[in-house]
Amino acid sequence: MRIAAVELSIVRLPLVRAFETSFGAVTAREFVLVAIHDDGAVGWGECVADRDPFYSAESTATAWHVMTQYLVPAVIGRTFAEARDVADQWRRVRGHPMAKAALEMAAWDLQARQASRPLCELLGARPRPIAAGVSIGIQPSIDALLDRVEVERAAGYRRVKLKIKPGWDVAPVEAVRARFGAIPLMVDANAAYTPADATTLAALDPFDLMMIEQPLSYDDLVRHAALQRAIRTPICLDESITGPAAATDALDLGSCRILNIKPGRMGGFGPSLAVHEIARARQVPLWHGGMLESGIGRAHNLHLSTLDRFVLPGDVSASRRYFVPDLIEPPIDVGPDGMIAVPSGPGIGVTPDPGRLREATIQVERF
Ligand code: OSB
Ligand code: MG
Repeated sequence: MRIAAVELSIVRLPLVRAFETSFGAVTAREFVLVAIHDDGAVGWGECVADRDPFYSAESTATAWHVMTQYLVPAVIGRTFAEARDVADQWRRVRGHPMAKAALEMAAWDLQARQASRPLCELLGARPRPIAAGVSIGIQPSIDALLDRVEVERAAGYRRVKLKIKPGWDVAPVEAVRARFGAIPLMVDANAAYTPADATTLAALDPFDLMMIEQPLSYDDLVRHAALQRAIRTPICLDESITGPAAATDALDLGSCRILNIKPGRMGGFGPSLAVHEIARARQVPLWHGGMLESGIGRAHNLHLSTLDRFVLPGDVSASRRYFVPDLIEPPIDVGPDGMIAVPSGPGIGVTPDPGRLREATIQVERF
């Protein structure tokens, strides 16, 4: 594979409805889309960094800066035997995993397309239906929340994740349990709590949640370990798991019992496969997270989710949950059984609709 030409676009897609987490509400997704060209084939990648540096330190602007000034210049015109080798050229660039991942994952898509194979096979797996979970943002009221859960369960989603923050935690969980009974239910705090909130977090224990995701600070494995000793609900870490070293440390320390993989957060498929191996060796349950991706990033996520340690439903949902229309045609759908089919065909199996992409593009740079 030769990285003959690269096109970077900043794309903006309105969300179907506002999505509110402990760090605020978003009404549109803005991201860098990558296209790597070689000999008529195109590999696609989507950068999961958001407009604001709230979930992580990266933003659309930092990703654009690092990609245009450092990452693309280091690989343009070069030939690689394997997509996983591309990242070797970026060892001098510290951090910026989301920017690196978008390019690395586009290279994986390109390699798979050139081999005429679905991406999941290159990653070491086979196509299989993926269990879809839904992530429900903070709602204006308990009634609004119960209506949303009803709608999403009717759409097929089997596992429900509620976003929580101080003041919106025990009451919504209690209300959902009271109304829907023993459904697979979990919560995600996006680092909104401190060790002083241990009593509130322990008050979630009676509700038999599958897990509580990232209750404490993004960079604090030690205090997560203390909290895990103090509560019964399994902790799952998202923000804190930045790669294989963090995954190993978190499991050694007892900071969590479940891991979430988002390839963007780790710097691409290479480190994600390494964390998957750690989870296998240590028998730790794994699930695939989501970052409100368009159909391009969503397709990458589905392919990675086919690996066998992804044993819990992921935040992999239908296109229409977030975007109508999505950037891709046809969109990704959830069946009435709550499963999503991995797009078939070479590579990730989907491409952006040219007209939609043109309409949604704010800025372009070609190398
Ligand atoms: O923490 O999992 C998260 C969305 C944006 C940023 C962080 C997170 C989320 C979600 C939505 O929970 C997951 C999805 O894409 O469905
Ligand atoms: Mg999360």
